[in-house]
Amino acid sequence: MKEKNYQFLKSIAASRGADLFGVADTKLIEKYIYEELKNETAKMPYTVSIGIRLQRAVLNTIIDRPNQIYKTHYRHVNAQLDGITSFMAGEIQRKGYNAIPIAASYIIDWKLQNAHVSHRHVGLEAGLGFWGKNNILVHPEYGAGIRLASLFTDMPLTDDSPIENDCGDCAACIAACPAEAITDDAFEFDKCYQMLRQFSRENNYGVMICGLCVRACADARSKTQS
Ligand code: B12
Ligand code: SF4
Ligand code: SF4
Repeated sequence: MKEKNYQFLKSIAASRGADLFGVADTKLIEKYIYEELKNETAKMPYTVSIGIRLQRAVLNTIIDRPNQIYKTHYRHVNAQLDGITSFMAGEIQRKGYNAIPIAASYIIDWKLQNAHVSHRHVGLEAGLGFWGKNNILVHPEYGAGIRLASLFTDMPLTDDSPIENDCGDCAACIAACPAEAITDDAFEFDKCYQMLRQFSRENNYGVMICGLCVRACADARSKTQS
């Protein structure tokens, strides 16, 4: 039954464009859940993680700063992820279970920079990738060129496990970061945040994006696979 439900949700996600799908035990990511959800998520032992791979050709256009095509692609992929988790939630409810879909990119508290749940931590526990030196989730083949969304549910599902890979000797994102926020053993959040603020102001984008470490990582991982 758990495996049948797992395959049911996975095929829905894939048919709507998700490249990646996995399930984490909610207990493992409990500390990253925002307070207002906790009463409901306490009744939902399964957290689904889905991912969409960003377009290689769009990432290729990012040279030394974010640009307009990356901004539109970022928005479209967020909308697509939100469509998939909302649709899955509807299907789950029609089968008599409960679900809470979590938006791909929604900031609750701008000061704390937090969300309803950390998609990176859900993806990590669900086996979608490993934690990169660039502080984001890295898929072994697609690199950091993936965007994520999550969904809590009480529909019984098979759990996945974290994967073993890591960055190894790679340092591509360290060289690519304009803020020098990434080192071999630490990530300086404030340097990254200030850089994104500067990009956002300079270009009047209205969103905090960059993409340089994402592109560098996608390039680096595709080389290790070929
Ligand atoms: C707010 C936000 C930001 C803020 C910063 C927030 C932050 N704390 O890092 C700003 C605007 C600066 C930002 C920047 C970027 N973001 Co952003 N962001 C978010 C958002 C909406 C919420 C993050 C959140 O919940 N923070 C709260 C804390 C608790 O969770 P956390 O940040 O995930 O985890 C931290 C702690 O838990 C701690 N930690 C605790 N335990 C452990 C254990 C280990 C092993 C490690 C290493 C760390 C660690 O370190 C973590 C990193 O700071 C998420 C979407 C989401 N709902 O997850 C996207 C998200 C994290 N962003 C994403 C991306 C891609 C970016 C950018 C590349 C911008 C861009 N799109 O071009 C940069 C990358 C910055 C970087 N290198 O980290 C993606 C990451 C995808 C992936 N493959 O992992 C997400 C998941 C959006 C999505 N839907 O895909 N982001
Ligand atoms: S998002 Fe940009 S500034 Fe932040 S770590 Fe990546 S490359 Fe550096
Ligand atoms: S570019 Fe290399 S070092 Fe950086 S996160 Fe990706 S695999 Fe790790």
